[in-house]
Order: sequence, then structure tokens, then C-alpha cells
Amino acid sequence: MLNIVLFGPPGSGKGTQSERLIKQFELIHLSTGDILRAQIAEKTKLGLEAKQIMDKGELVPDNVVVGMISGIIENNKNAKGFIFDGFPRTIAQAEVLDKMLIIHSTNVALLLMLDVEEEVLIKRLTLRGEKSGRKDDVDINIIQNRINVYHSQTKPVLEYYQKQGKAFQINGVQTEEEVYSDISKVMSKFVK
Ligand code: B4P
Repeated sequence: MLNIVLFGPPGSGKGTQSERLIKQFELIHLSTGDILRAQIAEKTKLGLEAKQIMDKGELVPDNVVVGMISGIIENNKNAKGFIFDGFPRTIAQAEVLDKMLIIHSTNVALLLMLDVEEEVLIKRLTLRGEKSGRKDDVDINIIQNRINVYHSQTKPVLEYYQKQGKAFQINGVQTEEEVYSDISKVMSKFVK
């Protein structure tokens, strides 16, 4: 299996680049944000609870997110691999992911970190909010809170994978094509 963590602050282009990666490498796209939004749309109990948290720009509890992910990994044992988009977002999630993958005799091969400065993130998310009405993108205070949460709770995940020698930094302030071209250069070291 080829398992990739796509990492970066909110608005760095994780979802955008994931779409390209899954097409080229036939991997399963596992976006915790998308799964949570689907639960909200279906008005499930989990979705209703998650909505309150997501609308404030906070993180959904680790046990909820891990529960969603473990079932999908379990049901796709023969997959070529996974793109983890927006997961893990805490050290606790990263540790559980490592353990889950070991059970299936696999691991995280690499983490791609999309590096984008705060000013650009705020512009992109505000623009998306204007188009989509996504609640966590329309209010500048919520956008700012998501960026703060990224720095306090999520950024340590980068160091966790850096220590394992698996983290690769990509300049995310380029066109989508240029970002993907840089990602492809890193990927060529892993896929022959
Ligand atoms: P996510 O759905 O992961 O939302 P996100 O961080 O904003 O990233 P997204 O993938 O949507 O945006 P992208 O960077 O691609 O999370 C939403 C919420 O769910 C979180 O706040 C949290 O509450 C909860 N959650 C999710 N996972 C969780 C977890 N593991 N644990 C706990 N809670 C969790 O792109 C943004 C915009 O930039 C797009 O409009 C795109 O068109 C644009 N863009 C992308 N690349 C560009 C480029 N190169 N140039 C210009 N614009 C670009």
C-alpha cells in the first residue's frame, strides 16, 4: 500500500491536490472534513454534534474522527493505498493512525506539507465562503480560529513525521498545476 498524508493549514489546497493524486495513483481519498460534512448533510447524531464544533472552527474529538477512519481502512484492505486529507490533525490521531496501519502491515510512506502564508489562506477561504456559503469560511473570526487551532494542535503532527524522516514541504503559493508538479517530483521517489 502507498499511504500519503496531505497536510497543511486550512485553505492550503489539500482537497484540491488530493483530487489530482487519487486520479493519478488510484488511491482512496479519505477526507475527514468531507466525511463530517456528509454526516451533517444526512443530519445524523454524529453530524449534528460535529456541526456545532465545526461551525466554531474547533476540532471534532479524536475518538469520533478515529472511529470514522478505522472503519474505512478496515473495509478497504486490498486498496492500493490511501490519501489522508485533513487527518491526522493531532498527535493522538497520528499515533492511532500508525497503530491502525501496522495492524494491516503497512505504514505512512510520506507526508506532503503544503506551505502557505496566513494572508493567502485568509483570502482563499474568504473567497470560497463567498461562493459556497460554507459556514466556517464566511466569518473571518472563525477562519482565524481555524488557523490558530492549526498552529496549536495540528502543526506538531508535522514534527512527528519529520522525526520519522517522512515529511516533504511543498510551496503551496503557486498555481494548482505548479503545486502538483512539485508534488509529482516527490512522488516519483516513491512510485517507479
Ligand atoms: P477540512 O474539510 O479539512 O477543511 P480545510 O482545512 O479548509 O481544507 P480544504 O481541504 O477544504 O481546503 P483546501 O485547502 O483544499 O476541515 C473542516 C473542519 O472539519 C475543521 O475545521 C474541523 O472542525 C473538522 N475536521 C476535519 N478533519 C478533522 C480531524 N481529523 N480532526 C478533528 N476535526 C476535523 O482549499 C481551500 C481553497 O483554496 C479552495 O477554495 C481552493 O479552490 C483554493 N485553492 C487550493 N489550491 C489553490 C491554489 N494553488 N491557488 C489558489 N487557490 C487555491
